[in-house]
Order: sequence, then C-alpha cells, then structure tokens
Amino acid sequence: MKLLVTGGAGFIASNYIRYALSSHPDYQVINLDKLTYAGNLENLKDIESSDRYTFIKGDICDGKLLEGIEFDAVLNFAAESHVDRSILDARPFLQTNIFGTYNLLEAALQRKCTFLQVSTDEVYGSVEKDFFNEISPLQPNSPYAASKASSDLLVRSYIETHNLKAMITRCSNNYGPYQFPEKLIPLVILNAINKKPIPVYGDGMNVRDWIYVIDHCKAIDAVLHKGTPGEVYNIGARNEKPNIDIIKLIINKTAEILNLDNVGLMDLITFVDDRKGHDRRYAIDPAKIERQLDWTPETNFEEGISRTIKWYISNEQWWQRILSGNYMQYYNEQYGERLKN
Ligand code: NAD
Ligand code: TDX
Repeated sequence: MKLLVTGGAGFIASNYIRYALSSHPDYQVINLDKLTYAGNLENLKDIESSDRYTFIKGDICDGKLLEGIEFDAVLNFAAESHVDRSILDARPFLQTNIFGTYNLLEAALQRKCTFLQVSTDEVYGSVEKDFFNEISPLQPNSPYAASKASSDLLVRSYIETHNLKAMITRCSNNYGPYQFPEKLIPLVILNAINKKPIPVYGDGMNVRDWIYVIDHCKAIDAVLHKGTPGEVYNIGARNEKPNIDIIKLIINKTAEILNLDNVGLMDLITFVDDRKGHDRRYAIDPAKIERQLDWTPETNFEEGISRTIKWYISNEQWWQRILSGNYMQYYNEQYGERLKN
C-alpha cells in the first residue's frame, strides 16, 4: 500500500506518518507538503531516512504535479489551519482548503483510489448544549471553518456523483508534540516557560473538546482500514473544557515540572479582546466510530497534557527556531495591541 499523505510536515500529519510507518511495516508513505509557515521537516527528522518514506515539496493546488505521483490512497491533511489567520486573510484558506481538495479529488478519481478527508468539528459551528453528530447541520462561523465545510461538501459531491471511495473524518481540538505555537495549548506552554503574558480571549469560558494527537491518528487509521466509503466519522475524546481551566492546568503542571512558583505564573494570565465570531462551544459525539470501528481514545487528558509539556521542555531547539523566524511577526500583529490594553 502506497499512501499519499498531504501536509505531512504539519502537526497532525507528521504524527500520523510516524504512526503509519511503525504500525504498517509493509506500507510506503509519500509526504506532499508545500512547507508553508506551518510545515516543518524537523517534525519528521527521526524517520526521514526510512526507505519507505518519500518527501515531495509541492502544492496540492498543482494538478500537474499530482498527475506524476502514484498512490493507492490519499489522506488529505494539508490545510491552512488557524482560525485567527483566516480572520486576517481568508484567501489562502479558500485556495488550499477548497481548490487543493478539488485537485486531490480529481487525482483520486483518475486512480479510482480511496480518499480520506481530514476535517474538523468546526464545520458544525457552535452548540449551546448537546453534541455534534454526523448529521448535525454544517454551520461554519469562521472563514477557516467555512473553507473546511466547503471542502467536505466537495468530497460529498464526488461520492454522490462519481462514486468515489471517499470518507470524511471530523475531529475535535488536538494537542500534543509538534503543534505549531500559534495554537492555544503550545502557546500557553511556551509563554509559561518564557514568562510572557498568556492571552485569554473574551471571558475564557469558551469550551473546546480536546483529544491527544496520537488518538486522532489511530482513529484516522481505523477509518482508512475499516471505514465504509461514503461515510462521515466524528472523532472526539468526550473531553470538554473551558479555556481558562486548561490554561490554569498547564500553568500548575509546568510549575510542578520546572519547580517554579505557580502564583507568579498565574499572574501571566491576561484577558484580551475576544476573537471575532468566536464559537462558544464545540462538543463531539464519537459514538459512531466507537461502535462501528471499535476505536476508543486511550490518553487521559491530564496525562496527555503532562506528556506534551515535557515534550516542549525537552525540545527547546525545535521551538526556538520557530520563535526566531517569521512567527514573531504574526505574534506581534495578533497580540501586540491586545496585550497593551
Ligand atoms: P498544520 O497547520 O500544523 O499543518 C498543515 C500542513 O499543511 C503544513 O505542513 C503545511 O505546510 C501544509 N500545507 C498547507 N498548504 C498546503 C498546500 N497548498 N499544499 C501542500 N501542503 C500544504 O495543521 P494541523 O493542525 O496539523 O491540521 C491538519 C489537518 O487536520 C487540517 O486539515 C485541519 O483542518 C485538520 N484538523 C486539525 C485539528 C487541530 O486541532 N489542529 C482538529 C481537527 C482537524
Ligand atoms: O491566544 C489564544 N487565546 C485564546 O483564548 C489562542 C490562540 C486561542 N484562544 C482560545 C480560542 C479558542 O476558544 O482558545 C481556544 C482554542 O483556540 P485554537 O488553539 O486557535 O483552536 P480553535 O480555534 O478551537 O481551532 C482548532 O481546533 C479545530 C484548530 O486550530 C483547528 O485547525 C481545528 O480544526
């Protein structure tokens, strides 16, 4: 089996590639990645010399390039993935997330091969109570979520129109090693380690449903091997938390691990202007994948968070390189004024 993994130099797909190579010794993996600001080949340093792994630097929007790649199944992780950036500039989100997905659908159709679209719970919008299941209406609220919902609808159209063997997964918020520091959990860890203000949007009571990245990777693998073509699978760990609780948990654990005063670190918490269109609550009902594909998450949240904090503490070179690059320009644009008020 030759898997084409797009966006393999990003957070979730780099974890997936490592997992796939170790759990399927007869598989080959081709990683197609454009290496945007979020793509980082250091995420794959430990496996780059494997003879079952190939890296191609390229854009999923480049149809010609796709024509020349042979594969049996494609897992489409490549995306512009950060909500705040989609508020600043939606264009790259429409280009990669919609047009790029269209290109990959065409490539999969030509080869009559399996297509797995890695999507997100954000396509469902926000829920006050209850949970998102696979037939909840799509009500995306950010340009990022709208671009992912659009790509999901395109996938659906290729299933209905062309009988493409495609499946869609919609997962909740991921955390774990190699996550780019623009996202909440690594941002809080790094700002706690570096004693910088920790920005909390709004009242800090927005709820996200968190899953450890390896549990997500195992769920994707289960869908690839046991899923029914044409189906959507929600993935989540039944782990809803208000942002402020997570921030306090990270501060307490970081203080404990580094033997620091947690009161001083708590003082870093800084409430800032809210994100525009900020979804109040995400909550995934994963009953379908649990029942039909016999998948369950294995990592308890406190254990996963401790493991993640320790990973960032032990991999300072990895994040120092990011902090010394273009990232700080984005960081200052996003937080500079907000942290002053
Ligand atoms: P990420 O931003 O860390 O990585 C995205 C990767 O895609 C990068 O390596 C980037 O270089 C690559 N890429 C971007 N545009 C490309 C293009 N045009 N062609 C080829 N490569 C391109 O993202 P992530 O957080 O790992 O998310 C991966 C996927 O999972 C995304 O589709 C996202 O929507 C979905 N998802 C993420 C989460 C989460 O919590 N992070 C939750 C559910 C679903
Ligand atoms: O500095 C911050 N302060 C803050 O309060 C940041 C970066 C975030 N937040 C809040 C906003 C959200 O309520 O924390 C929550 C999580 O924010 P993000 O890490 O940006 O994630 P979210 O917007 O929930 O989207 C994520 O989950 C679904 C991923 O980025 C998406 O790619 C995925 O589809």
